[in-house]
Amino acid sequence: MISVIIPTLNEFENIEPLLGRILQCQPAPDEIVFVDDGSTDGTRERIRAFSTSAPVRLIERNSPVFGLSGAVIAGARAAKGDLLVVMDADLSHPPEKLSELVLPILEGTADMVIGSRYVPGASTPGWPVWRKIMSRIAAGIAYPLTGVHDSMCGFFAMRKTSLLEFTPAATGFKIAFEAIVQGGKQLRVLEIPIVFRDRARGTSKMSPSVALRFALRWLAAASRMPFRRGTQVHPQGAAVSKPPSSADLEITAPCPPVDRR
Ligand SMILES: Nc1nc2c(ncn2[C@@H]2O[C@H](COP(=O)(O)OP(=O)(O)OP(=O)(O)O)[C@@H](O)[C@H]2O)c(=O)[nH]1
Ligand SMILES: [Mg+2]
Repeated sequence: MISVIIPTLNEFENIEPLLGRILQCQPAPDEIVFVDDGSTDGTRERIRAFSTSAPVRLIERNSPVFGLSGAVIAGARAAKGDLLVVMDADLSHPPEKLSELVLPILEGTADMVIGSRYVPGASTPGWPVWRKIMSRIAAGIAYPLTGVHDSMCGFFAMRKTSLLEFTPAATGFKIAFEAIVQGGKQLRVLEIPIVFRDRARGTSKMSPSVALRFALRWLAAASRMPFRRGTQVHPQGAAVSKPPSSADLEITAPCPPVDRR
């Protein structure tokens, strides 16, 4: 059973177009769990309006703790599905990639699949140069600790048990990064390329304090046992964080090294 978890904070205008696209996915998820942390723009009412016509649930956190990560963990705990897809509400993440995210986990070839902005075939159209630079810097400093090109991304699939196991202390914005660092070599991470669209509606919740918090989490992670994964790239652009098995090689070889320039 697949549950999609979507944290929301004042995303009123995005709920309807987002649900419209998710519900068209094949296979459609079994449930869509929104976790709202006190939106004041009618987001909750908008979500509730869909709960009779779609498999939509709303978790309302009125005294939210641990920010965006806390919201995702609350959604994971409440989810009925054993397989979770986490995504933002602002349509930056293409819901159409849902099946590509879950398939490797269902097939047992990966434990976590990331919708990545930084593997061949991915792009971030419309981003201003400063944003590209900032995002690349964040992803770049995370790479030595994760071996993953886009551990900052908020679009990923993993088993509920893994997510809850590897994010007990997660706070702040970057739960995928936390899970990858905690999961270490136990977690086989696969990156598939996505086209990441800038949000068209609503306002960003990214702020300097969010960036500062990430810097502190990075320092905490770096001070623990850092590790580096050997990352290989599938010809079609996906990257997997550990060398593929011989069975995988049938579809992935030859594996050119990742160009990190
Ligand atoms: N529940 C909850 N959701 C949050 C919180 N902060 C952000 N969100 C949601 O998390 C997702 C990511 O937030 P964004 O504001 O899009 O952050 P971003 O993608 O880094 O920044 P932009 O690209 O500028 O949009 C969105 O769905 C937000 O509504 C929070 O504290 N609690
Ligand atoms: Mg966003």
